[in-house]
Amino acid sequence: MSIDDDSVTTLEDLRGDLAQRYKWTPTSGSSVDSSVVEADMAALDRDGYVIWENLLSAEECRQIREDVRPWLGHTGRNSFEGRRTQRIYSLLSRTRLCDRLVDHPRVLAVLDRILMPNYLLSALQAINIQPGEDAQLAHHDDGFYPVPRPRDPLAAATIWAIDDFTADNGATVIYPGSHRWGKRRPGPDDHALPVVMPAGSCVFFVGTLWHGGGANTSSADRLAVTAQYCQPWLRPMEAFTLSISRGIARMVSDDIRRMLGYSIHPPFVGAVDGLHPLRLLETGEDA
Ligand SMILES: O=C(O)CCC(=O)C(=O)O
Repeated sequence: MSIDDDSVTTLEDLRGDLAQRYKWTPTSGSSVDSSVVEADMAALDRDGYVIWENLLSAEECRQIREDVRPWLGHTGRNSFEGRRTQRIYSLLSRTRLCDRLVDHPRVLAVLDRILMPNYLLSALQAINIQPGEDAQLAHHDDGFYPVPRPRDPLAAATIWAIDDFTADNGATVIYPGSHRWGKRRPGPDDHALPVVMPAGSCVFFVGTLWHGGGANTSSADRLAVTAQYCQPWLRPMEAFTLSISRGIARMVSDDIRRMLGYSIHPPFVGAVDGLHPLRLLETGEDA
């Protein structure tokens, strides 16, 4: 990335978009009516989460189920991943069917307000909780970054119900309002709410909200897809610049491409050999 000398005279100038060839553009979140986004933001501020019902059709859920099933092999390697839970990481390298979930305008509209421009995709997984699974250890997703609470979220997550989420099949359990807590952890007297929602719905929550996968005491699987996002100056959980080929990076939407790391947090974070990472996609090379 080159810097135009004339435009940088103060440290504040270094916070602006200094790229010359690849200027920042608004995300598809800008297409969402601002009154809708304001209502979502009010819910997030109050409760730490918001539920959007039926964003995907039954046919889209069926296709995702069909697409991911062949990779649902082994179960988790520890009780946090879940001994009776199957996870598929790096979904973007396997299917295009989840792209629509990752860059859904409703999701990006709130991310645009919670995180800084050029926020990153931190994880994208399918999570299949099988019958007999115990409740997952409650946690908050940005707790992996060692920054004391209370504080603003450093990350946010979506969990998309591909199967119906019921009170007994492993629906994600959230602690409403816990995004405001300081050091404390959930206890037995705290209100724990299973996110009961029909297939095709999505729960969005901030990275400071305590939650966990629910116990599955039913006789059926519970399939979900989760996309997680983080500030553009943090290290994402999944190293997508290593796991996603340049061929795929060229194929996905502009929003997903920038969330994979083909973007800059000003002035230089994310640069490749001093240049904007999008330059890597200019040639046909896949190295
Ligand atoms: O599958 C779920 O409902 C939640 C999983 C989760 O929070 C996680 O694995 O970090």
